[in-house]
Amino acid sequence: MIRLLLSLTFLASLSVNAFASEAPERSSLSFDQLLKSISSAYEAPPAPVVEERSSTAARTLENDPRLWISVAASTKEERTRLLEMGLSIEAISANSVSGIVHRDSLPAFQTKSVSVLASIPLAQFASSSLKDFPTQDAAYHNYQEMYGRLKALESANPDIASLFSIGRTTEGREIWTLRINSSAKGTKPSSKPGAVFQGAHHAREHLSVEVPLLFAVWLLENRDNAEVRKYIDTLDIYIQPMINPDGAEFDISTGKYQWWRKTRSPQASGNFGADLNRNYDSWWCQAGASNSPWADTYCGPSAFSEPESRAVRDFVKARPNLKTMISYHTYAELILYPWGGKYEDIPNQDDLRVFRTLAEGMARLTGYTAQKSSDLYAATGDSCDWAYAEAGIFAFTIELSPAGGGWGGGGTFYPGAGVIDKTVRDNVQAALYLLRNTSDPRRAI
Ligand code: 0X9
Ligand code: ZN
Repeated sequence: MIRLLLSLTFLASLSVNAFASEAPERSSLSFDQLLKSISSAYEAPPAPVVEERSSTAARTLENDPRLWISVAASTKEERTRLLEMGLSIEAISANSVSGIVHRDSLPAFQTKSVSVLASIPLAQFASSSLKDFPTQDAAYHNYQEMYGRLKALESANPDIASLFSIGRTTEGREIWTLRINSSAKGTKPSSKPGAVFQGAHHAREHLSVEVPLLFAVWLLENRDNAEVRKYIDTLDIYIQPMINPDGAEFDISTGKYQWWRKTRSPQASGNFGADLNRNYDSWWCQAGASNSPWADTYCGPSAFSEPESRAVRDFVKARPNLKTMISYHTYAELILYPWGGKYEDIPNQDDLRVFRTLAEGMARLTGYTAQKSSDLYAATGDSCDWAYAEAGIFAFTIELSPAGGGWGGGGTFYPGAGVIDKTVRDNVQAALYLLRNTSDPRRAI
């Protein structure tokens, strides 16, 4: 405990720059050493990386107005309707779904005769289902640690790696992008086929940061391997581990998880944030999105209202060479392909075959299940639907570990650092498979 207090005081006194300059020591670990350090940190938890700020000390889940509920639903149409009523669906079983809803959304459930099977305050559910508290999760990268690692990768590989920001968030954080390309640096255009790997559209999905970030570590560490060398020489690879850093930092800002999903932009009636994966201009705010600013699935006041989704939009539109993309999320162990916003298949049958083939290829390597996004539920404003419709990019949502299902269902956003090693290793293989198909995705069929 004394060690904990000392660490907190010490960390609170660090400036951003001091932190960044401390980062390279840990950042110089190899991929294997890094995963080993993460696993041992899991067994012997180090002090949490949190700031002690009096303004955040009072903010606890205890007075959070949201509930964890389970409701009857057995079809994708019923699940879509529930998203529209503001429920963020986290676990699905044959006849019910469970997830998070704001208490102000509940009257609509009565009006629409939705059968609520069980409900408890989010704080109570969180304390009963957390496998880990932030103390044990220090192995996960927070925003500064992610930046430190990306910076170290750039410094160690100046000939092929460059770091730049695609824009700033509402709270002014840079959305960092590591580019791996043997000939073009920073924002210089390239005609090589491009691949993009994104994490943390959703704040509380911290494992989705680790996968693209550690994939970058792996790629650069294996830069002399013949296959990797070929991708570095012939492709334009972008890694954006934290699209929503405001939300991700908010989620860990008190030392206890906030179960935060959205961005942190001020909204009507004292609410904060929009659901970034409902904010893209793909049938914006229709199926599977809520227009209540307090809801977890709030689509925002307009398409691209959020600086984070605008940054991704502008990044994609400026790069017609992009061919493939993965947006990592948690959790459910799924490889999802468009459409997400409509139940129909995408109209281009060749593209559909490409999507299915690539999704199944990645499913084989991870043990996850490949399916059309909207077979889970329809959700409009989805980043991958937008990237495919706007730019023809073969864009996949990967829901990482753990598997979901049922009330609680064994799934959680906070599975602890113990899952990082296997999840990263499996997904390195799937990401490599996507790179293998990036030069000409249509050749996959
Ligand atoms: O609902 C989402 O945005 C994603 N699931 S999550 O639990 N990470 O929030 C799924 C996106 C898949 N897309 C659609 N079904 N449209
Ligand atoms: Zn998500």
